[in-house]
Amino acid sequence: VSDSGLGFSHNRFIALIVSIAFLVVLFEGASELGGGMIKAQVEQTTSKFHPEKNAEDRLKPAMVLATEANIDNSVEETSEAVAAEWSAEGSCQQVIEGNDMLQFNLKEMVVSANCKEVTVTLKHTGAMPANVMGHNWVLTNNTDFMPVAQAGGAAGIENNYVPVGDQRVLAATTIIGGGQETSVTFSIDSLVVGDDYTFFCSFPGHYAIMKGAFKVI
Ligand SMILES: [Cu+2]
Repeated sequence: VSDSGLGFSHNRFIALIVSIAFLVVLFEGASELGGGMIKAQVEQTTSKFHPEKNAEDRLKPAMVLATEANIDNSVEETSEAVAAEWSAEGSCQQVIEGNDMLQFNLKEMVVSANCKEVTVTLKHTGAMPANVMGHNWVLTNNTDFMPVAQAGGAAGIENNYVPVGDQRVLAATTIIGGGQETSVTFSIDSLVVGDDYTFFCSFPGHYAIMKGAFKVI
């Protein structure tokens, strides 16, 4: 056993070096583990704010709210405009528009019980052809609306998507495409004041959105 000159034995010196090396390795391992944990936590915390990650999910609620607000506004404005212009005599002539976005411009049509006949004119303000984005205007009572809409879809475009000879159909126009116009004139003698009627487009799938209330007052 030789003296190192520092007061340590050779074996003690080796043991000290090994201990230091062990501590260094242990420390590095620990800091890597700790660093990794911190890194993971930072990623977890910040990933939801990453501009691209989950961007759609984060924007969705705001967009839905905005869309609903827009629809509500447009309907409200339309209803107000219609209410302002409404007159018993004028209500016998109704004009409604359909577009390429599966929309009617009215959610409600109100006619006077004094109308001998009512004429509904449908204008397609879009540009798409009738076989792709065709629209018509069909009137039934509320309970017949769904079954007639479905029967209409099955009747085919050759029947304007209206079930042939179906007594539940109170009035119906032909199917038209973008830029076209059609109308139907019918008696409202069989309609009851205060009852609820539904107007809709019977082109397959459109009735879910393209519908509204028809009222006799
Ligand atoms: Cu339609």
